[in-house]
Amino acid sequence: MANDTQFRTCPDTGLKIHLPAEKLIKTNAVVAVVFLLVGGLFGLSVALTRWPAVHFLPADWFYLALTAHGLDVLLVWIIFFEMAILYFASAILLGCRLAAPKLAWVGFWLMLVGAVMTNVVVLMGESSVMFTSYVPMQADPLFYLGIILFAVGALLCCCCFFGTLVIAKNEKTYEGSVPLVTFGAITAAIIAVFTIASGAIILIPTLMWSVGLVSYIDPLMYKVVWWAMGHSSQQINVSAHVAVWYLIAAVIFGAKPLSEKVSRTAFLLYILFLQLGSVHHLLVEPGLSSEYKIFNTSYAMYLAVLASMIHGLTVPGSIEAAQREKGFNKGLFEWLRKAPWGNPAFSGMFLSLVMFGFLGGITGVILGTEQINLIMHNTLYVPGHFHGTVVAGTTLAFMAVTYLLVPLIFRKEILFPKMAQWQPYVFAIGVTGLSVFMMGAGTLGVPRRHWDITFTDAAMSFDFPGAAYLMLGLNGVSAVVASLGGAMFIIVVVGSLLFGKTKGEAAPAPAAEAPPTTAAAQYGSAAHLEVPGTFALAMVFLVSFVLYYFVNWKYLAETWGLS
Ligand code: HEM
Ligand SMILES: [Cu+2]
Repeated sequence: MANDTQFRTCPDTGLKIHLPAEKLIKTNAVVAVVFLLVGGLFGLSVALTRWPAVHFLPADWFYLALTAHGLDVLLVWIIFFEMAILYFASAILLGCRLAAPKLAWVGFWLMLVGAVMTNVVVLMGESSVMFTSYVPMQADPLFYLGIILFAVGALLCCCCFFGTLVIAKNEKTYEGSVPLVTFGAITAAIIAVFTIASGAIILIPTLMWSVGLVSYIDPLMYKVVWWAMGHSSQQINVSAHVAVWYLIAAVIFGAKPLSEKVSRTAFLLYILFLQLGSVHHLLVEPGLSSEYKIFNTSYAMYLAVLASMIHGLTVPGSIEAAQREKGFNKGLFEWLRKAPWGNPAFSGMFLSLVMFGFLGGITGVILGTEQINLIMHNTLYVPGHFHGTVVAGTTLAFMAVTYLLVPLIFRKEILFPKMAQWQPYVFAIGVTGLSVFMMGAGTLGVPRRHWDITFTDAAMSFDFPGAAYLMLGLNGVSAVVASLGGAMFIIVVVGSLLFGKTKGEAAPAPAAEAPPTTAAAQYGSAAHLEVPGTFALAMVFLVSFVLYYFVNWKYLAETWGLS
């Protein structure tokens, strides 16, 4: 049985908090934010290099910075933060002790050593193989070893998460089924195990190849297996940030999902269909049949997209239902107008939801369609798309939930509330620009991962349309704005942790009703089910989706003149 001195009861939320779990959450979240800072600076330097008028870095540094950027933000920042979410969604939401905290610390240190090792070898040069590290490009063995250590560490953390679920069930720390947020975290952790296994299958032989023990790795086979990891890891991110959306809606509004069953089924669709969708990364590879590609991307992938659309509908739906119950019933949108737009946890979450759908989601379907993928493959459109998913979607959602974690877990008051209030908007504007202008440049044919599209010194010249240069300039400006938003986040968070006023442990005067937070820790659907406002928003989304989809078929049709 757990020792009761290892727990405290949160005076604001009534949640029972296991202290060793709390410490792990804090440490993982802080390390995550540090890597966001490092990775963000690399991102800024890359964007400034792609701005032709600035052309900030020399060629070798550009590819080095691009490699470090992809690793630090997509892998290190996001996964450290996800470990914090897993501990929160298990130990804290279930009011349970964390299984094997020592193992969780071993996991943490493996991840940290791996992340630092990979960063150091990348900075030493000779390992600028990009985040995807496609063979036959070869990095230093420590590059692969660092990633493998990081992954093993993450796997240990997932084990602690699953162990905690078992303890909670055995010790009956919760009633009925696990809450939806925990269910979302379980989805993320299951996909994580699949992801890490795929990573091991491809990276261990690649490590042996870089040491000289294996003589040859087939580039196509490498890509197929690498993307089983690369794409699935994005599904971890989506499951985790969707769980965060539900969490924030529950904490701020006391919102309950419109239907627990439907939301859970949508999470299940992620587990069943995400990996199949991985083939959208291989649409132009020779050697794979069209049947295989089309089945994966045009059938299986859409079931994963369906899941995201269900969440995109039920999260605002659950907020609308909660708001209408409180009496915000005027017209279609009073519930939304009267939402706490000055609370960065809410604004960040809602912006994340809208931008993930419009910027990341629609464009993902475009790229995942075999035929229209051809006009965008390997152009800047691709990074434009995924900055809509992993930055506007995941990163912004994680920033938003941090505004809840700082008072709840770190027991600190937010230090610069005005800056915090503006932060999600500044970051969102910058990221929207990044995403839209990279996609604009990509539509005009500008390649991704390219140091100099003016081809100075090249034997044969090629001229991109003038608008492409404009797009890259605007992209650079947007990168500065996004970096400003990122810096504001880091100043607020680090400032609050170091200098913020510590919140009192005394319980506030007993409230008349249970704090809304408890909705996050319970199973159950909303009572109010009419959500016309959300339905109207969904229609706007659908119309945009259909129009944009057909516009791209039109572009495709224009590539071959019929005469
Ligand atoms: C201030 C914020 C950011 C800026 C200015 C930025 C900018 C950029 C730019 C300009 C590229 C290069 C595109 C190319 O030339 O091919 C890029 C690539 C990339 N970015 Fe970001 N980014 C930011 C944040 C993030 C975040 C938070 C993530 C992940 C969560 C992310 C993930 C990636 C990845 C995975 C790549 C591709 C690397 C590769 O091609 O190997 N970025 N970013
Ligand atoms: Cu993918």
